[in-house]
Amino acid sequence: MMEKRKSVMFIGMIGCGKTTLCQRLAGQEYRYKKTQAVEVIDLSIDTPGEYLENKKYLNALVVTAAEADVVAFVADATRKESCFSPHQADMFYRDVIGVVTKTDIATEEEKADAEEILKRAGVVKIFCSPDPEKKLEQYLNCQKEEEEAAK
Ligand SMILES: Nc1nc2c(ncn2[C@@H]2O[C@H](COP(=O)(O)OP(=O)(O)OP(=O)(O)O)[C@@H](O)[C@H]2O)c(=O)[nH]1
Ligand SMILES: [Mg+2]
Repeated sequence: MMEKRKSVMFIGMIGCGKTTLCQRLAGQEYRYKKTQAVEVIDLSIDTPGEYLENKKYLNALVVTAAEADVVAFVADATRKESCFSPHQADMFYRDVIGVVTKTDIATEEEKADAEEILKRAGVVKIFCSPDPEKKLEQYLNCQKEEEEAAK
């Protein structure tokens, strides 16, 4: 069966909102659960924040990214610190998009700072979460349709 959208792997610091994004995309009810290992949730790959924060796991992230169509760097707008290095997107042989989370509780300035960090890391496009219009979902759907049409 043809999958309905592209698969996406989320990468970001501890508590930035990766699991919440996976649950939203899967249409699941929100349930807090600390991510302990790489987990597949519907068409998303959820990773523990430790994998980005602890450089010795970076390779594992790159290898796991091969399983997904798209990689998403997730940045929590309410946090000043970032673990994304400039041009980090180049490590992943995938399209890398950015998602700014907690935009419901962040200031405009904080949102702009998070976007700047993601841009410097080399993402091709940025989405905000929570997003009432669900733009990220639409993007993943459209990419899949375009790919099918090109076949
Ligand atoms: N206000 C607000 N809170 C959010 C948002 N996204 C996530 N959170 C909260 O942030 C906390 C951490 O969210 P998770 O989705 O578990 O974070 P994670 O990135 O999966 O964290 P690890 O599994 O530890 O790497 C939870 O209490 C969420 O409710 C958001 O968009 N807005
Ligand atoms: Mg998690």
